[in-house]
Amino acid sequence: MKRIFSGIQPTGEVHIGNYIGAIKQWVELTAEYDCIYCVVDYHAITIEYEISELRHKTLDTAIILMACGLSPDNCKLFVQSHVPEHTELAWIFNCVTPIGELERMTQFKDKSRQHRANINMGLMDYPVLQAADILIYKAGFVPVGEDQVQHIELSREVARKFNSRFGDIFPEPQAILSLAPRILGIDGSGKMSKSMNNYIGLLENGDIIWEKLRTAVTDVNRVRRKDPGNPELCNIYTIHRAFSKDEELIEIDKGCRNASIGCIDCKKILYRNMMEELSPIRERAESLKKDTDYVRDVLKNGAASCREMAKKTMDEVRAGLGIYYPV
Ligand code: AQP
Repeated sequence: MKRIFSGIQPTGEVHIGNYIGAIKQWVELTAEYDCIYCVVDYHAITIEYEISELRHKTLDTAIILMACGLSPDNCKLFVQSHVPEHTELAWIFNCVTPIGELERMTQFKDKSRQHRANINMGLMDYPVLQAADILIYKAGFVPVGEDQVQHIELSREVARKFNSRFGDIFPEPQAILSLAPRILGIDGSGKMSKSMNNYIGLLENGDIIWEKLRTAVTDVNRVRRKDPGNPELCNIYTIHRAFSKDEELIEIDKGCRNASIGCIDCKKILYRNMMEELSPIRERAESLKKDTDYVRDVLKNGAASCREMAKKTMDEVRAGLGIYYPV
């Protein structure tokens, strides 16, 4: 079975961009692939964070993943720092990764602008740790949102550089994109992001979700109700693609283009479909929150089994590097 790896940072409230761009397909892909998913807490410390909250956010993020449908029956789920071989391999990968490649990463440039007071090595090294996360399990496929594609390309390059110098150990992983790989924030400007106040949280209550949807930016060229709109330019339509059925999408597309439906009508349909999908997720999350011992057990067992795999890869890596090892 082909192997998949992907991760999510416990940096804040999981939002519908994370869900549509990544998590929803993570669950679907478990039917066909050997899947490993991870809450990447060491990535989360590359920006300023509240020390007292990291632990809870890590557990909450795992709870959301499980509420969305991941379980020990269909994947391995664990916390990145519980498998220390990830950071060990990242160090080795540092030694084959050109600094120039890291400096040109879009996420590094964006985050450096957002966190001017703390542009640390970890922020620049983020994609190298990500390459280690993926390659330590020799995963061939990585389901991510569009913002991460550049990092997956870098993982391929790291694998190539390592293999050409130290032996053919790693595959070159490929990104898998969902149908809606880039969801904009409700203000319509940048990417919907946990660290920006522009998101719709997956577990937010219905009234808040509606209020955010109601005021969310649509096709900016559609100023008056009677103006025809262009669904291709509308973030709300992109979100519809993930929540609404094909027949309904065709109707909305047509109605928007000939102005027979307005943006508020369109948002009402989206709201109904979203709540239909998100309500059971919210209920499962509530019940998992009451049984955190179970969630902790899942993460512990996931880490134990991933660690065995990671150790095997590290044995190959050390042999390839010519590292002295007492026998
Ligand atoms: N707006 C988005 N549209 C589509 N996919 C998205 N993803 C994130 N935002 C969008 C995808 O979600 C997965 C997990 O993301 P992450 O937590 O690892 O980090 P991120 O990409 O940096 O997400 P955020 O929400 O923007 O977090 P912060 O604000 O902490 O930086 C990834 O596959 C990502 O592509």
